[in-house]
Amino acid sequence: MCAKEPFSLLILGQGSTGSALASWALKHRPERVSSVTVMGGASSLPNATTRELEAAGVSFIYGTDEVVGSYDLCVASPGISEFSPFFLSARAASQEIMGEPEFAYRLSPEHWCAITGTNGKTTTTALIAHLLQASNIAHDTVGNIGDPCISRVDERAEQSWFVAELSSFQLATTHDLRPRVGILLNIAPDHLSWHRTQEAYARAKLRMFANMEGDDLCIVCDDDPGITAFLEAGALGDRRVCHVSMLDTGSPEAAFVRGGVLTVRLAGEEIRLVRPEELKIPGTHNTLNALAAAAAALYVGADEECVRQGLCEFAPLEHRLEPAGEAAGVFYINDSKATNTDAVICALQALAAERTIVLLGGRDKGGPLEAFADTVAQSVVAAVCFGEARERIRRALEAAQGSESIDIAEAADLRDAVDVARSLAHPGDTILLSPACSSFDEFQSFEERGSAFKAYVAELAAADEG
Ligand code: UMA
Repeated sequence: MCAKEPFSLLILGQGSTGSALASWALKHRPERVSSVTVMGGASSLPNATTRELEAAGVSFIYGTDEVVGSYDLCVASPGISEFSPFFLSARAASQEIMGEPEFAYRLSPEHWCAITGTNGKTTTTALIAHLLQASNIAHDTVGNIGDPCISRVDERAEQSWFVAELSSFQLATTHDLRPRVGILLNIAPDHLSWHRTQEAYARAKLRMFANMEGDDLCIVCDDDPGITAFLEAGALGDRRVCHVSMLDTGSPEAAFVRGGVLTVRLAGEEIRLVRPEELKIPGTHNTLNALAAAAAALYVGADEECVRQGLCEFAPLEHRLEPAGEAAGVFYINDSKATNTDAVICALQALAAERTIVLLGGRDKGGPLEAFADTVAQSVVAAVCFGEARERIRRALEAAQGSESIDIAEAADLRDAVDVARSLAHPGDTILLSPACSSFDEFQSFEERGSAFKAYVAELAAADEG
C-alpha cells in the first residue's frame, strides 16, 4: 500500500470521497495510519460531517489550498484537478500521491469490473450490477455512480465483484489499478477545465487498460469515433478485447446485433440474448451500453437466461432519458444528465420519431457548437436556449444548416424555458430537457436540475387535471 506503515495520511477534499477516506483511516488508526489530516481547499469551512470527524480524531485544515508540512501519503478527491495548485502543492508535500480508487484498489485488488466513457457509464454500471444481481453473483456498485470505492473495501466479501464506475478524474490518478474487466464506452470532448487538453482526457480514460493482461477482458466500443483512433494506433496492444458494435465485425470476441438480436461471442461461444426493442433503455447508444454490460456480466459468470431477463427488466435511471410525465397532451423527458453535446445527440437519435422541442442551456462548457447545432437543427421542431449559455447556443443554432425550419427561442432560466417550450408545443409533441451544459448557473447539480424540471412538470400536470 504505502512504503511505510503506519503512515501519515493527507486527504484532499471534504466531499463524499474525503469523508469516506477519513472514516476508513479512523478505523485503521493507529496500526496502519498514524495521523489523518483533511484539507477541503481554499473555500472550505467546517460543517456537520467535518465536525463529527474532527471529534473522532481527524485534523481539518480549512480555507487554504496551500499544503505545509510533510505526509507519507496523500489521497485526492476526484474533483481536484491534478494540474491545480492545490494538487501540486500536496504532491510536493507528500512521499506519494494518488486518487481514491487507486488507494482502494491497493487495499483490495480482487475482482474489479471498471466502467468508463464520456457518456453512459452510470447506466452501464447499474445495468451490470442488475445483471449480476439477477444471477446472484455477489457484487458492490461503487465509484463515480455514488459510493466511493473505499467505503466498501473493508466489508466486501473475498469473491465479490467491485463494479466500479470510474470517471476520467478518478482514472487520471491511477498507477497499479488492474481491473479483470474494463469497459470503455466512448470518448467525446468533456471536462477540459480539469484535464486541460482533450488528449490528456482520453489518455486518462485509457489508463484503465494499462495493467490489464492475460485473461483480463477489455470491452471497447468500436462504433465510437473517439475510440477507434486509439484502437487503430494500437492502444490495447495484444490484450484480450471484446469489440462492441451494432454490426458483427467478425472479431473473435465481440458483442453486436445480428438478425435483430443482441449477441455476445466470448471464448468461442455465441450467446443470443434479446431484441433491441425489448430493452427499456431507448436508442442505439443504449443498445451499445447493453451489449457491453451483457458481455461483462457473461464474462464474470452470469447465467444466460438471467442476463436475458435482466436486460428486459432494466429501466432508465433517473435524469437519463427519463419519462417525466404529460401535461396538456405534451410529453416531457428529463435528460438532465446530458451535460455535453454528445449526450444530447444520443438523446435526439433515441427520440428520432418524435416531434421534439429541446431545452438547451445552463453553464457553458465552452466547447465547439457548430456540428452539434447542425444536428440539433435537423432533429427538432424547436429549441429553447436558457441560462448562462443561452446566447452562444442560440447564435450557433441560428447559423446551423436547417435552422430556417425550426423555432429558436431564448428563456432566462429552466422554468421559463419550459413555459416557452409549452407555448410552442402541440399535443403529441415531446419536450426534452437535454441541456448540453452543466447546471451550476442555477442548480447545485444535474440531479437538482432534473428534479426541478420534474416537479414543474408535475405541477403542470396537476393544473391540467384540475
Ligand atoms: N475541492 C476543492 N477544489 C476543487 C474541487 C473540489 O478543494 O476544485 C474539494 C472541496 O473540499 C470539496 C471536495 O473537494 O468539498 C469535493 O470533492 P469532489 O469534487 O471530488 O466530490 P466528491 O463529493 O468527493 O464526489 C466525487 C465525485 N465528484 C466529482 O468527480 C466532481 C462524484 O461524482 C462521485 O460520485 C464521488 O466522488 C464518489 O466516487 C459526481 C460527478 O459529478 C457524480 N462526477 C463527474 C461526472 O460524472 O461528470 C466526473
